[in-house]
Amino acid sequence: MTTITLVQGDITRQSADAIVNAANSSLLGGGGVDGAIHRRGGPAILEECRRLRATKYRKGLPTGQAVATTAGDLDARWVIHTVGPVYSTTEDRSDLLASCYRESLRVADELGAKTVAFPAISTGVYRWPMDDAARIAVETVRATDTAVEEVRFVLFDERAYNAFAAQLEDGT
Ligand code: AR6
Repeated sequence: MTTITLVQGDITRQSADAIVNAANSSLLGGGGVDGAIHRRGGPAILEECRRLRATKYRKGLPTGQAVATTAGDLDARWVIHTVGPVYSTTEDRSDLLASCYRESLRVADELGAKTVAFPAISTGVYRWPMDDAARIAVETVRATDTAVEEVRFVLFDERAYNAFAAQLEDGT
């Protein structure tokens, strides 16, 4: 059984086996959560991302996929980088967003991670509406067969926290 928990705060302050990063395909950093993770995690994360770009992901990490690196100075063993879709009003990209959660949990299982902290993927720079992103995140985690014991959504502000809380109340 996977327990879903909610926390409002900064994901880089969390203690977990794995912390998920809402990255971009380049894996070389950016703003938002990505910038915060690299800043607090230190250069070891970027070094490993560069190695991944030079080997397995020469064209970048495709949207909806996930890959792990060291967590550097963060209070975690791994960072799992995943690339959310940019929100579109003309194309339904929900399955790509769901894939980020599924693939991150698959990587977590491969690593043996039991506690995994997720941000609200795609809801910042990539503009996904929060309520819909929360629904996809919670539904996907609930539907995924995983050995992860705790999935912790770490929401940056109260609006995001409330959106996820509403989804959790819905299905329980
Ligand atoms: N802890 C938890 N949540 C955070 C934090 C934090 N420290 N900082 C921001 N958020 P975003 P995306 C929230 O933009 O939409 C980057 O430049 C934020 O309020 O980080 O998937 C990447 O390199 C929002 O709700 O990720 C990509 O280019 C959520 O995290 C692009 O942004 C996600 O916002 C990815 O865009």
